[in-house]
Amino acid sequence: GQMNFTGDQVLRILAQNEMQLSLLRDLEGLTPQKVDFWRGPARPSLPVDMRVPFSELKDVKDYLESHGLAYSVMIKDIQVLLDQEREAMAKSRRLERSTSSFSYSSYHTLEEIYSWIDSFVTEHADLVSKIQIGHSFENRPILVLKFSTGGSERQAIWIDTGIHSREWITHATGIWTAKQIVSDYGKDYILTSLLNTMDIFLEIVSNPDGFAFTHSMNRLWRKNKSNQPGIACIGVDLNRNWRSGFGGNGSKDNPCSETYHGPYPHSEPEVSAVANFITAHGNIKALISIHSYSQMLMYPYGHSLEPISNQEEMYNLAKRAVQALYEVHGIKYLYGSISTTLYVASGITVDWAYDSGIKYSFSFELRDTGRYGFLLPATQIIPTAQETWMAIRTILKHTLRHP
Ligand code: VAL
Repeated sequence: GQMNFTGDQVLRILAQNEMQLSLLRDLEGLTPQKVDFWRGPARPSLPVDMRVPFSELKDVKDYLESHGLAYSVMIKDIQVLLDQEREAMAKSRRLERSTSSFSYSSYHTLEEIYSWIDSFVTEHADLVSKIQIGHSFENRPILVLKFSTGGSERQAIWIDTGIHSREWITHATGIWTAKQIVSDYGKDYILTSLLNTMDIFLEIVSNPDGFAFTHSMNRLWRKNKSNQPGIACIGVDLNRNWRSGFGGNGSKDNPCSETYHGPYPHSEPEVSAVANFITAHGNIKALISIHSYSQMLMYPYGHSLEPISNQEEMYNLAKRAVQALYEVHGIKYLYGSISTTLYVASGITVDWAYDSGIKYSFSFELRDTGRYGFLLPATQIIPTAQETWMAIRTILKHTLRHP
């Protein structure tokens, strides 16, 4: 059954300086694991959020206090939020069954999403098709939706959500976005002109094994589910497994770490399937990889502080996208390169995409800034998806005009 998180808390620490950050980093290496970083130590101006199991709370709080690290409790009891989330899902499932409809404002299991994909593709067969690009480690199909009005070997946009399985708001946003694309076609001039010359690929469940596991066992699972003989810990961080900057700073070679990069670049089937697909396609013009949480829109590099060659164009584009997002519900996003806005992270999707010639490579961190973190209530799905869409649309418009 489901792991229980009763009494587990999420603590927030605003480190005053590099010294304090490194004291927090020291907590990461401890085995058995004492903390699960929801937002890892980065720069003094960014809060660090960490889940602390009930059994470790006293020790960790003592550690923080003895080093003069002030903390606040962001989530007092994680299980309370998990119970509310489950109850909301059960309620919406009953309603969906009695009305035979799909609710875009609730969270869904892998089976529910895969069956929604099938009916969605059937209903919109003129515009949407389903492609299987590979299998996960546990042999689940890896699916991509293709939006196309015809043509052959058209330029295309790639969007992925859910590479980190616990970031449920991203899958839900992906699903809503699929529906938005079909309903905007023929109505919204940007999307219409885009789809008249380009295709869109949307991978909603980029880590199916991890996602299934967040429903069956551990809601807070981030990595995939691969294992290697002789190694006790399970899972590779799929956003550390890409070739660009592989093994560098902000990734770990310890298989027990949440940011373990895996044995070699593209070792994970969930990564190689996408990399092979994008490479074989050869004509992807923009790539958008969606994460949560923190409210940021970022571009390469993650693995180094070095600016990319079109950094000024990307900065200005991100700024416009974030402004368009803000105008929907007044939500503020930070923007800039990954390494300077969030933290240094190596082996990530967008660095690989950029180095593979995809000039417009972006990564989102969706809502919120930590009140709920990964446990964002389903009532925020539609507002989140709506505002994100306006930012995506800004990127699409720019891509369309700069072929
Ligand atoms: N938050 C993401 C990660 O840690 C990034 C780097 C965008 O994988």
